[in-house]
Amino acid sequence: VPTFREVDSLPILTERLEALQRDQDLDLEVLVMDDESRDGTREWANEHAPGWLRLVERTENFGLSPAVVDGIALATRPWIVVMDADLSHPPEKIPEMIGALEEGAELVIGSRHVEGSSTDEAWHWLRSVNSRIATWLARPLTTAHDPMSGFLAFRRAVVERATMLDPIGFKIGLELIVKCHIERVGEIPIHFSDRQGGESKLNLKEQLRYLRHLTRLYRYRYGPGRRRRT
Ligand SMILES: Nc1nc2c(ncn2[C@@H]2O[C@H](COP(=O)(O)OP(=O)(O)OP(=O)(O)O)[C@@H](O)[C@H]2O)c(=O)[nH]1
Ligand SMILES: [Mg+2]
Repeated sequence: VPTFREVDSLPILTERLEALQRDQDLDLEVLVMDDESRDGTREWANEHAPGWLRLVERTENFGLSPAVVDGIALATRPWIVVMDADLSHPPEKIPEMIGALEEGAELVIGSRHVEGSSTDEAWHWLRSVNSRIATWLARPLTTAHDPMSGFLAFRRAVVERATMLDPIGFKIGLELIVKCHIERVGEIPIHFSDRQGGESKLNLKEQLRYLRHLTRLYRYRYGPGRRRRT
């Protein structure tokens, strides 16, 4: 779980993950990958974090995707789930996502754009258009309906196929799909809630970074000397 100033959401996310583990008889290891939030996250973790949740305080190479890459390296379990902390992603969907992995998907997306998905009413039209355009620009890289989603499940072994993961910006899923040569992408519909507390970190600068990331991935897949698996 990458975090930057999510102290409002972490207690609720933790409660929901606790309930999930109890109800589904699951045993999770949760790594909160935090980038010097200085909003009380450290104090909350020291006082309230359960044994299965570990706060990792990052001090360099800040950013959502690098935090996720570091988290993948630290995770010790064979199945890995990446999700936002702000309660946009329902943790209750994790068992279904793991089920799709068991059925053969290499990577499973908690998707906002397949049948059965929904978003909160408040989604501004500009945000919808923005999300659609971003997805359309990624079409040459993947046929997934929601490769922009930050809610992902995959096997560790799949990630080990990549020679190097060096994503910039928010789109870690796209990076994994391209660099890990993923062909079987599963998508599980989710209800995407608006963030419940804290502030958004998605701004114009972040969106321009996405274009740079896309260019790099296009080059990786289609450029001269490409390393695409045959
Ligand atoms: N470690 C780390 N996490 C980050 C960083 N920026 C964002 N995050 C986390 O990544 C997740 C997604 O960020 P959000 O700000 O929710 O981005 P978004 O969902 O596209 O935008 P909103 O819908 O407006 O919330 C959240 O858990 C953030 O706390 C960062 O620089 N470092
Ligand atoms: Mg969010």
